[in-house]
Amino acid sequence: TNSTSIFPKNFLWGGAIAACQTEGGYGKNGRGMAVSDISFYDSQIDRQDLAKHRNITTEKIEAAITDPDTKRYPKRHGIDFYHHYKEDIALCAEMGFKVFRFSMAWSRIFPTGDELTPNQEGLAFYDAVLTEIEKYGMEPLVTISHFEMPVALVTNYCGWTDRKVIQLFTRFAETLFTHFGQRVTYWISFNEINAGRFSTFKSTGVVADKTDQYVQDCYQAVHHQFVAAALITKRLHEINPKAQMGCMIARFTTYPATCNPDDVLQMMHDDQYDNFFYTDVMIRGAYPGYMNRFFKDNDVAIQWADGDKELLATHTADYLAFSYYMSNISSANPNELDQTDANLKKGLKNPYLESSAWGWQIDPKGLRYTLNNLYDRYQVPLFIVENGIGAEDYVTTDGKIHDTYRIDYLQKHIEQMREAIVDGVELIGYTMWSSLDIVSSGTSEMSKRYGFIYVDQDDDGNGTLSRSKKDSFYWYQKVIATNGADL
Ligand code: P53
Repeated sequence: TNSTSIFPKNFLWGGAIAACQTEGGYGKNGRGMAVSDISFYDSQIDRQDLAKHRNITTEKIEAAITDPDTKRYPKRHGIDFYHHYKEDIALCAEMGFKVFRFSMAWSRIFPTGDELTPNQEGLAFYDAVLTEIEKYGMEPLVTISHFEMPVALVTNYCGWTDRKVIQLFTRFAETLFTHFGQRVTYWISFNEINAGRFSTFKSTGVVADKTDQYVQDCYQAVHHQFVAAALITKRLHEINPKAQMGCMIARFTTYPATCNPDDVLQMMHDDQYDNFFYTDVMIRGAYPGYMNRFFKDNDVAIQWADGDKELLATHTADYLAFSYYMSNISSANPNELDQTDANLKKGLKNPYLESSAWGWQIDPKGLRYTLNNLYDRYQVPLFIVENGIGAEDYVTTDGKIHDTYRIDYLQKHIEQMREAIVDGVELIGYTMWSSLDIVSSGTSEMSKRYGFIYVDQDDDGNGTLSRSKKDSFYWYQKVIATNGADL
């Protein structure tokens, strides 16, 4: 608790959400079905076993498409932000948010992705959302693609594997720029573009059982996303020269299990394949050499079209956005070490760190390391667009939610941001995940809560949907009011 702030005067404090985890309004006013509407909630699956949650097959997709149930697929109802957005944005403004991160659902604007003209009712909804944000003087931060592509693109094109999807996505993004471009400065092209390697379906629409060259398809899909990101960055700058396009990764910070050089090399590979590949392309503007070697070793041959190289080189991202929740361990001999239940793959246990109830290893100092590491490599402004802790919250007899563990988590991470700024890192903002309790991306649970604001709804979709302020609400209000001086 310092008395003077070292955060820049115009530092963007705020919070983040995504359309598919909040809006609901399934099938309302012309919205089409999205990949997120396929993710189901299953209380029988161990909440830490993310591999099972992510296991989407053609059979499951076909069954879900014809299943009218909205309870079984919680992202179809979200937290009904579609009807509560005024109240929700007002609560965020009350905390003093300078920035509000949300996404615009592709399926609300182009229900199947293939239409030539946008759904006006979809545009009207986001006009209304932006009006609320502006009313409180907040800056909108818009994610264009956050795990919510129209499911018709999966059935008709095998998702991003097909180059044609670049054109469809560009049409969607251009529609957003023409319609909202003068009202939005900060954009993110793809949420966690590196998630495709693990959460392929929700990120790129590639379904494992539909192809006999899965790895090839995954990387081809990501290549198409890179090209699409470059194309829309070009268009954004033409339409609004003041606007900024960010690229985004989930930063899977990782440490060598020991000082054995084999472990250090494993860490290098994990950093390269899971993280730097994406930012090297999107910030430096070219495929790095280590990927050429990886592709050779794994029989991957990316199909390049004329002009791709130039596009990637010319229209790089303006800033680097990333999510940070935990750190991981890299080992050349993973079977010899203790396992922990981590988000994406069974991870290795770090004896120095505590874990969340979902097995995510909490590492505030890792955030300082990450900020320095990314800034050293790229020298572009950084934006932390997700950071937070999923926990079960309970309303106590006094009617309140005493989420001291959340305050503790955030306080320690913000402290390390402060250290990184003193280290010389250019950090422009911080949007905590997630302003309100929302449906979990990974497990579709409601009880994995992240918010400053409690939403009365359970895993089966029952509840009044009423919103209430947790203790962390008042704490964050004070953090913003003192520009991070009083933590
Ligand atoms: P949930 C992997 C690792 C860390 C965060 O996740 C990730 C992923 C990819 O699934 O995703 C982000 O809700 C994502 C959000 C998500 C948040 O992390 O599974 O951008 O949509 O809600 C937290 O606990």
